[in-house]
Amino acid sequence: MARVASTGAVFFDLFGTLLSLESLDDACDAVAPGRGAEIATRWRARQLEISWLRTIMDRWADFDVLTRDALDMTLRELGVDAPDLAGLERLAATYAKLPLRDGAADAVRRLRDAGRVTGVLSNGSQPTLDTAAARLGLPFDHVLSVDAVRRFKPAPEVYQLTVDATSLPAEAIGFVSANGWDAAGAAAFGLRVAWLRVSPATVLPPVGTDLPRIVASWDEVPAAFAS
Ligand code: LAC
Repeated sequence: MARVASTGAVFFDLFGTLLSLESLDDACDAVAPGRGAEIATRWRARQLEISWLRTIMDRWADFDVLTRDALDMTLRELGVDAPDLAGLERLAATYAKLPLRDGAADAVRRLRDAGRVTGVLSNGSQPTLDTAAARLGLPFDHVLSVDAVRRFKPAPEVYQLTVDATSLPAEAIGFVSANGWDAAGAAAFGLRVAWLRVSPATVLPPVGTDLPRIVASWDEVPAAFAS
């Protein structure tokens, strides 16, 4: 029987995984009362689309820039009077202040206490990630931004950053994401993935990759990387 490598490190996606995106609804509601959820949902979708377009087109700009661009695009598409530049910047900065999801901190600490190397792997810019990591105060050994490869997830070069940072083989590196497309990308690269399926209605994009392991809550995450 082939020997299976044990998990030496576990990396976490940030936006929508460690951090909850739900408070974006309220922040957007302040700009257009009653339309917060609609704006926030489209803003996130446009943010990701632009990240994929820029990666495929090889036209790099960091995640802070495209988060602002996606917000501007969304407000114009939805016919919402855009705030002035300072207001737009303030709203976009909500991303840097998002709260931790319930159970996330405990799972990270338990994995670290069990001897795993821990880290963040995110589309976020390095300055934004460093600020977020300092605010969260969690025991991360690595805070890895896509800035290093100037491509966004799910480009394989992004997941390779975890291998380069730890000198471990991909199959010995765990990765947790609540974003199904990110979980699929990491699984396609060869990481040991736990897809945090926060809503049972969510399905993975059919992109021909091995199914990541499914966990229903943060409580189940440490056990997914127990071996
Ligand atoms: C991130 C994206 C997936 O944090 O939101 O990398």
